[in-house]
Amino acid sequence: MVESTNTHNPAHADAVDEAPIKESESATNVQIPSEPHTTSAESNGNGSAGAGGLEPPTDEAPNLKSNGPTVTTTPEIKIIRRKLNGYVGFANLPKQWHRKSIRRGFNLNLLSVGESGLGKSTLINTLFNKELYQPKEPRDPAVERPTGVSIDTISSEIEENGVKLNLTVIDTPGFGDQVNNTDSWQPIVDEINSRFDSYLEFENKINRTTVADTRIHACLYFIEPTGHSLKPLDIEFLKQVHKKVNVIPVVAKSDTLTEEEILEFKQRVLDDIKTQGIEIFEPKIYENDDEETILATKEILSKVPFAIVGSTTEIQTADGRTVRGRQYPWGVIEVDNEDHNDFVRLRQLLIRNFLEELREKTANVLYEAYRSEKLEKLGIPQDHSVFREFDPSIKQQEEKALHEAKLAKLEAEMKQIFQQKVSEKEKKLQKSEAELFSRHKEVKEKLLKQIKSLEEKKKQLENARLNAYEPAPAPAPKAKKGFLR
Ligand SMILES: Nc1nc2c(ncn2[C@@H]2O[C@H](COP(=O)(O)OP(=O)(O)O)[C@@H](O)[C@H]2O)c(=O)[nH]1
Ligand SMILES: [Mg+2]
Repeated sequence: MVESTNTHNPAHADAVDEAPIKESESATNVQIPSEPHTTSAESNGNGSAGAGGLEPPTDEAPNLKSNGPTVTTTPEIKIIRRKLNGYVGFANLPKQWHRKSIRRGFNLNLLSVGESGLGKSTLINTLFNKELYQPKEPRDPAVERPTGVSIDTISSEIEENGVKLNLTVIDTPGFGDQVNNTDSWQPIVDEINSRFDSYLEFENKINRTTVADTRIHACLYFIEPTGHSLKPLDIEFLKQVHKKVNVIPVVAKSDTLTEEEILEFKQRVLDDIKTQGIEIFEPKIYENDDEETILATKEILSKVPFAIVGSTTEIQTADGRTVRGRQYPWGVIEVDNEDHNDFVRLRQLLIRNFLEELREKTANVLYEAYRSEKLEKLGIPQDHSVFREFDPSIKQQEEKALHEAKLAKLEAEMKQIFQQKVSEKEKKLQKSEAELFSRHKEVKEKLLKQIKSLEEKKKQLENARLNAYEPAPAPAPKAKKGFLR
């Protein structure tokens, strides 16, 4: 039953953490004489070397001597030091939590409510695979039936693969058994409140280290498989407790309904729950859940209210398997078969996947609401914002909204900066365009001037050339000197 793997198997996460530290403590001071026959231990880097290192050197000395003259070499001193190599980060924290939880064990206080004969005791026995409730003796008709609801508490420690679960089942025999069940819920509500009260009292004590959590973490509510819908008693009870406890509704003895009847009945129950504003426990899907977990959670959610069959009787199936189930002339209903009923999903929700969430919601939401209300009634004001953040889904939503607002702000800022930069660049471009334009004009004018002057020069040159080829005009006849011609 109890496996010893937790502390001694090096493959186990815990052992991997602890082993090197132990060895380093002992090995730093111990000197081991190396001998030919110890080489195998030295070469072996794990457990055996460590074991060798724990042997004190004084024990070895007489052995060496007794070997006589053959052992003459001076023993080489070898010191084994083990260090924590590499990155020491916080990724190991979940393992610490895991180890601590295993050591401490888990604790679940389960309230079981429903009319007599719906199979409550049988289901509890089936859930925890233990005969917590003995089969009922047939009632002596001469003995008067007890009146009213009583509260029966059974505690048991269940161990599976070295993990302890301290289970307390609070049974409520007599619920709904009277002709007038108007106040059937009252003793149960009183029980829930008194457990909250005693926790509150514990919390207010000076020494709070030994606070036992007696608060009810979940309430299995058994619905009679009528095939119709919720009865007034169901609605009244659920309304009275849904703000105080995690309600998990189950359709009792679902083997008495056909598959279609179950589906229709479930839908009607869910509709009733919704229209009556009753809160039931619904496992949440978180952003960092892996795909497998999300799929499992969705599967669990799709089965609410769980149509269950309870039985601890082992029977032989037609194909030779031994299963827990109920035998009928037409065949066997297997308890642990998902195709036959939702027992597996219920157990998954209650123990395997959401036990911690049930406890957390009880402590941080349901108990806090009760506590605030109580203290407010006593005239002590409460700061509700302190507790609001405890609801992981609300916190997640708030964080998401905050993150989105931050992103939007960042985006707006970036847009503004971008627009500013664009307009700056545009101005610069316009300026350089104007500059370029004026320079272009200048250069053009300069060039035009040059062209003009060049053309003038050309004209002059051409004129000059023409003049050069023309015969020189005959020299003017020399004017005769004198006045008369
Ligand atoms: N058909 C059927 N009978 C059941 C189932 N679970 C329990 N019973 C039977 O119902 C009767 C009452 O069961 P019990 O667990 O004592 O009911 P409780 O009064 O609610 O605790 C017993 O005869 C059980 O064998 C079930 O899932 N299907
Ligand atoms: Mg019972």
